[in-house]
Amino acid sequence: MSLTPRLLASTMLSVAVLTGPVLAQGQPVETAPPNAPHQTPAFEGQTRAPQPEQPVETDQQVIAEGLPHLWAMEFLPDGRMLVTAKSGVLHIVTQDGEVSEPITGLPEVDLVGQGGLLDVALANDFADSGRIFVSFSEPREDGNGTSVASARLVLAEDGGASLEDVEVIFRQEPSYDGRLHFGSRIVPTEDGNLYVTVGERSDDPIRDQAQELQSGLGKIFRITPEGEPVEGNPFMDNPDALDSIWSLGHRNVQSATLDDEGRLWTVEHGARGGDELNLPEAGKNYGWPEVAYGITYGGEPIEGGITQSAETEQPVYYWDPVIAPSGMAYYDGDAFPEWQGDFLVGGLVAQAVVVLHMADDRVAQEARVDVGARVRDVRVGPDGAVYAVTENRGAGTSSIVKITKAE
Ligand SMILES: [Ca+2]
Repeated sequence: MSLTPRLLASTMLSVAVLTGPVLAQGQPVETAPPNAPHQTPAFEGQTRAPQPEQPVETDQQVIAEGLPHLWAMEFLPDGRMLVTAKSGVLHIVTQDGEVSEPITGLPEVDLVGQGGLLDVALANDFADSGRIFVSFSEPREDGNGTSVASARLVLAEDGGASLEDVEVIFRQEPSYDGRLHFGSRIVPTEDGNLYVTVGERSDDPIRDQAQELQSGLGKIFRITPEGEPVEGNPFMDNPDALDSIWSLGHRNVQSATLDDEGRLWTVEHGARGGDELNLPEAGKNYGWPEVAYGITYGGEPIEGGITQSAETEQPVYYWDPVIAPSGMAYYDGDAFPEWQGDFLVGGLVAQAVVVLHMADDRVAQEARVDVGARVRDVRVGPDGAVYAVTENRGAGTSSIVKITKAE
C-alpha cells in the first residue's frame, strides 16, 4: 500500500480532528458555568442553543505556519490569500504555504495593544480596479484611532505585489490615547459601499460615547468607497449626528459579514459573559454600555447591570462565558452542505470555529470545530473549504489551517 501525496502532506502537516458528539446530543456545546448566572435571556434560544444531532466531522491541515502575527485574510480571485500582518504590511500566501515578500506602502500603524494593521477587503470591482481597503490603528497627534485606507494592489510576476494610490479615506473620531478596542471590519456591500465597524476604546468613561451620535466611538458606519456618508444613512437629517453612522451602542466589533440577502450581521466582544450576535439595522441602538449581558472584568455589574430595555435592541444571541469573536463568514460553499446558510465565527478564547445554524434569524443550533489555537479570522475558500487564521501571541506568529469535511 502506498501513500498518496495528499496523505503524505496530511501526515506531515496536519492532525485529523473529529469534532464529533463528545457531549450529549441536543445539549449546548458550552458546559462552563456563566459569569452572570442571575441574568436571564430575553427570549428562548438567545444563548446556549443546542448542538446539532450530528455535528460535522472535519479534517484539518496546516497549510502555512510560522507566518508573522496576522489579523485578517481575504481570498484573491486566483485562490491565493491576501493577509494582513499586524505590524503594518500585507503578504500573499499560496495554497502551498509560500509567503510573498512584505507588501509595503501602507500608512504607518500604531502597533500598540490591540492596534496594528487590522482588516482587509477587496472592492467588488477588484478584478478590474485592483482596489483593496484596509483598516488600521492610526497614530495621531492626540492619540490614535481606527482609520480605513484604500489602495491599488498591483500583482507582480514573482508572486508578490506592490501598492499604489494609497489614500486614507475614513477616520474614526475622536482620537484617544489608548491600546484597546479598535474593532474593526470592513464589509463591502453589493452596491459597492462599505460597512466599517469599530470599537468604543474600552475605558470608562470614554466608552460612554458609544451612545453619542456626535462621536465615532462604538459605532457601525456606512460609507462610500471614497469615505463619504452613503445617501440614505439614518442620521443624515440630524444636524447633531455624524452622517456616516449606521448603528450605535456597540462595544468592540471584530466580526462582520453579509448574508445571502445582503444584510449585515456582526459579532462583538462583550465584557465577561456578553459577546453578542447582532443584525444591525439602520439607526438602531444596540445598548452598550448601558444595556448589556455579562459583568465587568472586575466582577461588578456593568453600569446598572441592566440586560433589557425598551430603548435598545436585544442581541440575536449571546455567549456567557465568551468565545472572544474574531472574523466571521457566511457559508455558501458546496463542501459542507450541512453548513449552508450558517455563520462561521472565529473564537480567540474558544480556540474554535463557532458554527451558528440559523432559522428565522435566530440561532437554532451552535456547534464548534475545535482548532486548538486562537482563531483570528475565518474565510470560505473558492473550493468551499473553510480557512482559519490562527495566532500564537506569545511567539507572535500565525498559521493558516484548512478545514475540510472528514472523509
Ligand atoms: Ca448589545
